[in-house]
Amino acid sequence: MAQPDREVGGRAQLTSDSNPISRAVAGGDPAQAPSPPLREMYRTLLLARLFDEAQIRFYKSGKEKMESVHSYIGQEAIGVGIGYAMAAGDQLLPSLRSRPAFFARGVPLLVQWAGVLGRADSPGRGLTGSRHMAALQYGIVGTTGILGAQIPVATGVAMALEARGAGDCAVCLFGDGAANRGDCHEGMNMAAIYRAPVVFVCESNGVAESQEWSSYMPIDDLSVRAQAYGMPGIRIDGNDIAAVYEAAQQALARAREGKGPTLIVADTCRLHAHVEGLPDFRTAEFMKTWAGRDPLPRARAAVLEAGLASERELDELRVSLDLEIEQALAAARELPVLEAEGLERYVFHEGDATTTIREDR
Ligand SMILES: Cc1ncc(C[n+]2csc(CCOP(=O)(O)OP(=O)(O)O)c2C)c(N)n1
Ligand SMILES: [Mg+2]
Repeated sequence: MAQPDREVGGRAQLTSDSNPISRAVAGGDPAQAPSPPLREMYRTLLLARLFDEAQIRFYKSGKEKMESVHSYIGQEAIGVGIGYAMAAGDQLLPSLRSRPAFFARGVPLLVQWAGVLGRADSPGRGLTGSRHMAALQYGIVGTTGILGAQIPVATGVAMALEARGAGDCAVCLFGDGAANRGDCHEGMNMAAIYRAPVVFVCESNGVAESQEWSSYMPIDDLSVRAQAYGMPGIRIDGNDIAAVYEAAQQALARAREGKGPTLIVADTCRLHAHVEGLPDFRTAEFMKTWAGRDPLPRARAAVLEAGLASERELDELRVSLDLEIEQALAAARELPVLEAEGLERYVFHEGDATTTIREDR
């Protein structure tokens, strides 16, 4: 297949006003919006980064069999910023790697580790690792192994929330690869038709497994697709946590006002390979450029500049979070694994399903 002549990940640059549609986001008066809780968001961003690093270390140690690690390192500002912008009753449909949003929604470290290690007590009941974990009590509906399948589900969840009438919204995170599946088209089209209260957030990192942007994306700016669905599309710097938070706040306000869905395309870079341990085709120069845009030091600089903490406090925070992570790992390892005889428990109907089917006839 002929490929357009583009450098790896060579997308148009990251200004939110480079796209005319990006200025068309309606709803929510930015002047009224609460300012981003920078200090708290930084803490969660750091926690998420240290957790992913600890997960990789543990995976490489070989101490336990566990699912392979699909890290979100470099993209955390998206999951965390979105998670903080959401209200308590809102429901999240995450992507396969957006665990940082789980932290932002209040999922405790022990639960995250139990999920990663497939413990029977975890929200995935030991039948899935953290990649496809739901956590219903934290407003996280979950995702599946089918890339992008959460997009139409998010539309359905939003319609159900609207029917309940409490003003809650759905938020869906998905990758730029997933954006090219039919599910995405169906989910967005239907959401726009029904003005469903849903915010679609694309974690646009320019890669899908080992393929680069130009091999699956014939346009530079994915947010323009929103126009075809009849919803606002905005493109933001996904490594700027305040920008993510503010865009999500505005889109959620719009959805709550009954004005329907918004597509947010958040430019970012996954700084690790698709799966830990796999080779990565991106050049060292490309990775260096993006490492310079890492959301973590940027958020730290913003916290310091706003006088919300001192260098020393932030250094101490790192040490204490690392300790919390290690303690939670030790506690999670003590939890029981799913026994083989429990494997079919959530697959087959409990009770005499055959009789029920016969009776239904
Ligand atoms: C329908 C389907 N096709 C292929 C896969 C295998 N797969 C898992 S992740 C992935 C790439 C995802 O790319 P993207 O949506 O951009 O997310 P990213 O990994 O970049 O975060 C692929 C192809 C899958 N899980 N489901
Ligand atoms: Mg991608």
